[in-house]
Amino acid sequence: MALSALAGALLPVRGFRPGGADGQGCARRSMLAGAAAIRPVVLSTWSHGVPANDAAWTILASGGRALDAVEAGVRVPEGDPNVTSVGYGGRPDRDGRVTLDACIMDEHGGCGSVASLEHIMHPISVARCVMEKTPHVMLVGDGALQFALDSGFPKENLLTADSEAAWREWLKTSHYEPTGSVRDHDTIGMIAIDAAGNLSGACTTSGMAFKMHGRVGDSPIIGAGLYVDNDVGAATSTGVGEETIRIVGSHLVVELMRQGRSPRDACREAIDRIARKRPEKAKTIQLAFLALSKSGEHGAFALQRGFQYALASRDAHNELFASESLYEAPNPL
Ligand code: SD4
Repeated sequence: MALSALAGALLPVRGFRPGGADGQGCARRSMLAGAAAIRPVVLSTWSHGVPANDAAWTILASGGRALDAVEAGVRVPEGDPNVTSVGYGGRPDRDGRVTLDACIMDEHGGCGSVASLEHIMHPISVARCVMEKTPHVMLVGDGALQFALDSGFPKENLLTADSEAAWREWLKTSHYEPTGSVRDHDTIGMIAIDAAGNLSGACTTSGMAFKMHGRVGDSPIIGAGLYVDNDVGAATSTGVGEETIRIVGSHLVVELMRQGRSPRDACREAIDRIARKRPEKAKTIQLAFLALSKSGEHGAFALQRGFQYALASRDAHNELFASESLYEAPNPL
């Protein structure tokens, strides 16, 4: 069952009498109880979101902070060599270098980000250090690496034999046409609300396979690949990042929720905007948004069929959901 429906089902609480003597005040209390009952919630992109949610859930279920949960959650695909678009095992750029992008946001509006970071398996934890230990928001390239090494992160080779073989194969044609399809998606965006009602989010990727050296996508850009406003909700994005950056997509989704849209409708409006601005391009690429409101309601929308996200809550037990999409192409991207 979709959590939005679940939230509605949980609204009546024991002892609540609609229209009772305490009238509106009583109704307000029942809604708060409903929201509290569905917390905590964690959502993440694609099927590798399931094991990532498991790690996050361990923290959330024991009353932990959403920020700790999202960091622990996305570290799972970062360290998994079989996930070929995040962290260790991520596909390299066209020069054979694995360059990673990541960002994190907490419930206080704090944010940290790294872009084009090499040799560090867990860029999300470096992003958190940027947030908590520097006066800056974003570090890139050599500066980000130097900061990571100075902070005690080990220098590692992230190019697996499998990724190197894929790169050598790609070199034979050197044809680059990113679609955000099953071959080059896998970015993980994770958003969560903890038992105390606080929101946080994390997003981490090796970006588009065989990109130009120095290319940065939406994932480490605050407001594009991720945005969290603890008064309103959180959103994250996956797919061809250039298109998300153009509309500052995750920030747009959160602002639309602030204006009263449901998470699903806010995600749909962001997708519609991309399709309206560049209709021909939009038909050929995958892009999706995933959102969570302060009340624990969630929603998603994608350009193409095929986007899935994982949801864990006390009632939803870490299930995969298929997103709605604008286009229903027979071969999902
Ligand atoms: C990027 N948005 O670097 C990322 C890639 C991605 O699914 O999400 N792929 O543009």
